[in-house]
Amino acid sequence: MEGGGTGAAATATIAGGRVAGIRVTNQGASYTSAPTVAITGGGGAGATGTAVLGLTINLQPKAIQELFELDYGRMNATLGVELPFTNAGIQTTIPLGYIDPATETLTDSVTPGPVIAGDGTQIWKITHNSVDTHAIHFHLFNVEVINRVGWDGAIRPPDANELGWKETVIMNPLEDCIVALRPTAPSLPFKIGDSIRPLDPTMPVGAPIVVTNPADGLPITVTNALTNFGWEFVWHCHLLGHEENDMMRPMVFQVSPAAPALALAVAAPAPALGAVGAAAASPAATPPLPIALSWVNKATVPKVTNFFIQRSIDSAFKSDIKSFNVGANVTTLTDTTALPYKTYYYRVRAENNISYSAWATSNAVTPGMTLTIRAGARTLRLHRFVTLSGSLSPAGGQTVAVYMKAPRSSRWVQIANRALTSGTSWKYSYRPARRGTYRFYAAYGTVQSSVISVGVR
Ligand SMILES: [Cu+2]
Repeated sequence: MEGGGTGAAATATIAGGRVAGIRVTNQGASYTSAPTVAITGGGGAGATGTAVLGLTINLQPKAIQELFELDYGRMNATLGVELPFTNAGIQTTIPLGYIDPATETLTDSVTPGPVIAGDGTQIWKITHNSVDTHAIHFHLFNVEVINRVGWDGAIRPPDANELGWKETVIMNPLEDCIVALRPTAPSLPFKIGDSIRPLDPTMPVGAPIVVTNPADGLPITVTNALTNFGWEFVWHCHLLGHEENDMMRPMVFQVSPAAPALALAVAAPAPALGAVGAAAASPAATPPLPIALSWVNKATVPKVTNFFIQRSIDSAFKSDIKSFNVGANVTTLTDTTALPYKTYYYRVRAENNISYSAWATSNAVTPGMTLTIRAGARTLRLHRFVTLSGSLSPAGGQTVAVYMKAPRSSRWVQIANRALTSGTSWKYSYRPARRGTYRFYAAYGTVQSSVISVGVR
């Protein structure tokens, strides 16, 4: 039951006392993984082998054609695509220029070893409908010529000088040239983002432009939208007059992980009240106001290796930028360094070792609470009451906690919980029992007032 299928068989050939080759005599059926190869008989020992599963990859129909441009009637060669299923009433070839929607999308072949399904391998059948031979050049990756098929049905193997990987391939008239490719991103000491640009860079973003619909070859009016071309490479004819006259098409190499979906950043003070009399923490120098971010990882392939987050005080992220980096499995961030009543923007992107996604940007968020404390008098005589008051804003029925540090004491103690009166303010009276300097502050969750001192004589 190895590999899930049945029926596969092979015979071995021997040369010089060694197994020199394995010839598959029956391919079997229904294998879902490579079965174990057992080499038996023959009087020898130690020979081993591995099986490779057969794979079906659909040809991607591309096209070369020579037509006549509409300005001066000059002959104009371009690239394009072929419709795979046509009849006598439908044109087969769809010529495409550089601004027409991209039809070549490639993924990074990160899977080592033999070709398997979904590893980025593509086979292109480039149908040449015209009369001139073109030197078709591929950026980013080399291709392997599998064969050529003439329109008379004759199959021609690659020439002796074009075996192996080539960056430029001869494409002859009235011939299909079939090439295999498997692009792999280089490893880099830095990260490169995607090419995000308007479809037609000579026109304003948002303007209506007329392009050719790659699905049916008909003109279609679309918005000149900012479009993600991944790592944008090209394939083109290397004859200068041809490539300069639009015989070139973009190739979208998808290296960056998909952008995450960022949830709205929310100010989140925790309104927990301690017990009166309990020891308390010292007040922080800058009262923190946590802002909670969360996002959803949308990337599958390529995978995420880390998320990069930025905070700024302007929506263009030009000033006062603070950056955060978290791991691939982390989808939340609590920023405890935001100041009250300042407006912030956050953005997050998914990264891998060599690239990164577009930003997902939050709405503006303003961490919105301040707490104040005042004393009726900063100095007073022993056994008189210290009158404390303050306000919380914005307020709505909350209760604040009041803390005190007595003279010559090193610890803070919670002395009261005071509900807001008249909506926003609170009051509390305390009667010192000895001389010296008393210190007070108030807190609502993580929102803290400053510290005030009162001297008792
Ligand atoms: Cu050419």
